[in-house]
Amino acid sequence: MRLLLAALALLGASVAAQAQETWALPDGKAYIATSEPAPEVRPEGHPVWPISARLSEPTDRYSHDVLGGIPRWGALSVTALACADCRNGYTGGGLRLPEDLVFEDTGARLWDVTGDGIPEIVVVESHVQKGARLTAYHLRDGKLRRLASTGFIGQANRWLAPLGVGDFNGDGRPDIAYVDRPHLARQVVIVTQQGNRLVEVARVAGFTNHRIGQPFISGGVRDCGAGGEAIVATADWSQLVALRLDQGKAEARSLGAFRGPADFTRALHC
Ligand SMILES: [Ca+2]
Ligand SMILES: [Ca+2]
Repeated sequence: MRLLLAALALLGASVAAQAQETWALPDGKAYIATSEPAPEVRPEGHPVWPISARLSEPTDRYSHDVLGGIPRWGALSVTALACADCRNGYTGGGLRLPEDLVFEDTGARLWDVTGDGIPEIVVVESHVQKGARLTAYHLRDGKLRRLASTGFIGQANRWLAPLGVGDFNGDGRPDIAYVDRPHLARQVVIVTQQGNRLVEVARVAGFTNHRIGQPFISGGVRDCGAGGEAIVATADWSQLVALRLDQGKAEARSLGAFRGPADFTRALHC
């Protein structure tokens, strides 16, 4: 069965030009591919520029299922525009996780988390005993390598749901927002990349962006001119909320009653 997740993504996933397709086949060939348009003008120096990322090799070695039947995945591969003098113009890389890790996600995202404009690849990966963490990968020296991660949540079957990227603390560098345990702790976490770590900048409880069994992640990040704002639901799904940081303190503003996923889409467009 071939499922198109693009429609679901339109119902409230992060705002981005990224398109996503899912093939859920029982024969082991399932994958999720995410892509974004190549830059219209190649930047100075023609850096390697990721344009699509793909999760593949579905696995049952981690039985946690919160994503409505979307499998856990064992492999990640990336296609990128290559250097100007490469023969065919494309390059890429891939990796297969060790047996105690899986990708547990609705897709790998092409987000710039370092602030140089070039996308990294952001994905949720889960350890069979320690639960989920958020990881950013990048292509370096012709290989797909881990750039930075959060710590693991610390317990199996505990998951997190990414929201988006924006500058929440006003330092000019991108930060990533996600919801830690959207069905349990329901905490929005803002992290920023420092070396090989995604370091926590802020954490605020009482919000969520996913219900158990949904094959998509809701909410996202917008910037309407005053910095990053996370668009989430209150923990009881009664209100739509814009969450920002003011001098490091979280400030939540209600955007009205939450009626359905389309409310996220509207809110994400300023
Ligand atoms: Ca980057
Ligand atoms: Ca920042």
